[in-house]
Amino acid sequence: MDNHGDTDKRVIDESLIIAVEQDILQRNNEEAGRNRRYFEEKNIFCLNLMSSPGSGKTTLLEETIRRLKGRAPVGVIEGDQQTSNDADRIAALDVPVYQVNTGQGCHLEADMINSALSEIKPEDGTILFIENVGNLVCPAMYDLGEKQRVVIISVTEGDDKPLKYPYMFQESDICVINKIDLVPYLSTKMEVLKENVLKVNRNLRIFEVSAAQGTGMDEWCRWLLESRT
Ligand SMILES: Nc1nc2c(ncn2[C@@H]2O[C@H](COP(=O)(O)OP(=O)(O)O)[C@@H](O)[C@H]2O)c(=O)[nH]1
Ligand SMILES: [Mg+2]
Repeated sequence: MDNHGDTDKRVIDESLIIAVEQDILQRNNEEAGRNRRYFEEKNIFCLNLMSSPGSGKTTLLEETIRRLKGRAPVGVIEGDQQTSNDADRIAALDVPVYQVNTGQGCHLEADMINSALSEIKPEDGTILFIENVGNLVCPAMYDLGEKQRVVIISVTEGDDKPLKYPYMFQESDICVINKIDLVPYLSTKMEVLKENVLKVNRNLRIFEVSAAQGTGMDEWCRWLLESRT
């Protein structure tokens, strides 16, 4: 049976898809550039927090904000497909926050940050956290104009995840390993997890924390305050 026609059609479709993807990413990069210039002008230290759902991004933010209160202005942009649950948790701590709902979208894009900025109007010198949509894949492809990319992995996810989802770890500057209080109850080995993180990206700076219990949080906050200038 001759199915060359089908094969050719598939090739054309794939090249079209690649062209559209490149166009989307290029437009996103232009918007990210605008955000980056805005952050530089206002001396805003912007961090993009990325992880699987449930690794503890919002808990880490809550505990970070409690420790930074009175020491630096803080702002938060929350990304989720639905609900304002996380923004409500952050608003309870009395810091400027804006929730972006992406609907079916699996990541935040730079123009969403642009709109959020005009809502929260962060003051000069703010440490601005972006909590990306919970997803260990797509957010890594979209520059938001941030200064630092932070991947959070909790020990409950297993020590092999950096090897399975390397792109996120390759694209990040910082890796926060969370929920270390649970290690005694799991088969996850901290040494193996850290080894795998560094195997994928040996330049990653690692923080080991339990956001829930406060372990390692002082070191993380010290780094934030030192890095913001
Ligand atoms: N044991 C433990 N649980 C945690 C820790 N951090 C977060 N959690 C729990 O993990 C769940 C998901 O946390 P959340 O902050 O909503 O994760 P997010 O989806 O990444 O924002 C919640 O039940 C938290 O209480 C931690 O350090 N240790
Ligand atoms: Mg969250």
